[in-house]
Amino acid sequence: MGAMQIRPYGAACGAAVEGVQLSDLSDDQFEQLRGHFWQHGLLFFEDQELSPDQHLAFARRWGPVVVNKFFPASSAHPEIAEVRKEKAQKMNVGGGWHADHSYDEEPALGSILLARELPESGGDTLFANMYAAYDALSDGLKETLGTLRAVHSNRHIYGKGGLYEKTDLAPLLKGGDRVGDAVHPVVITHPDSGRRALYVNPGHTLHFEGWTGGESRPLLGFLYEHATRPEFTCRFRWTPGAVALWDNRCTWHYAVNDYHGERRLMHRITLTGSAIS
Ligand SMILES: O=C(O)CCC(=O)C(=O)O
Ligand SMILES: [Fe+2]
Repeated sequence: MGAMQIRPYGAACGAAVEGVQLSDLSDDQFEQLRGHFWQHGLLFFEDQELSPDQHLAFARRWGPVVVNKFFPASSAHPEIAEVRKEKAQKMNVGGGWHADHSYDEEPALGSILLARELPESGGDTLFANMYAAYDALSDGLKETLGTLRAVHSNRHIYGKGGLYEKTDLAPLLKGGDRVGDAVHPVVITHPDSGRRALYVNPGHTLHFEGWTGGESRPLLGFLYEHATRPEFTCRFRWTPGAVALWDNRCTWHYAVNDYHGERRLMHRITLTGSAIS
């Protein structure tokens, strides 16, 4: 195998890694990959031949794996969640901008998503870079945001009366009684890169701590519009065997739901994170 190559994917969003099989990385290559991951927060790999066991073995090199409370697990491997949309299904998982697990006290580090079955076309995933979004704010707003914390939740999505309850995704999900909230700073210092990132997201952030929802909405709305400007985003077109590895502390993602009538099946392993500040 030749040397690992890396090239930016979007100008300020993600990087594509070539010349590696994730099932077969030396310790040196893994260390190199870690460096790239902390730098970009989002890596893409094509043509990976990963069995479920190899997918898990790669995940465990990063640390412990989290079992998602809400997604169904693949039957043979409880640590692998199935992100699935059936032909007849209308609602997909993750069809809006969000960062996974920001509603946890210790949000997941990230995920390793692997394409198993894809529609003929469509089913892309969009990503946005929250380092770039933060860096582009004015010093004045950075200073104000640095004093704020925000409440994150999953109740309005997975809980009773939540987004998914009345949709055809409901029968595939579980854990509706395990919902909860967490409070995090609006700007975090990434534990591994040491860089500042914007840490609110449209999927899970309810309001600023001590502010009402109505008071929070205009500023959150501004931040969401700002953070999803095209220059901070990229769009990944999946091919069979492709893998996306993302860091939830500095990226958002959005699964585009434009392939009705076709099946899409992804295998996802979620990596354990730590408290953020
Ligand atoms: O299916 C996708 O592209 C991503 C879905 C999602 O939001 C996730 O797996 O966290
Ligand atoms: Fe997600």
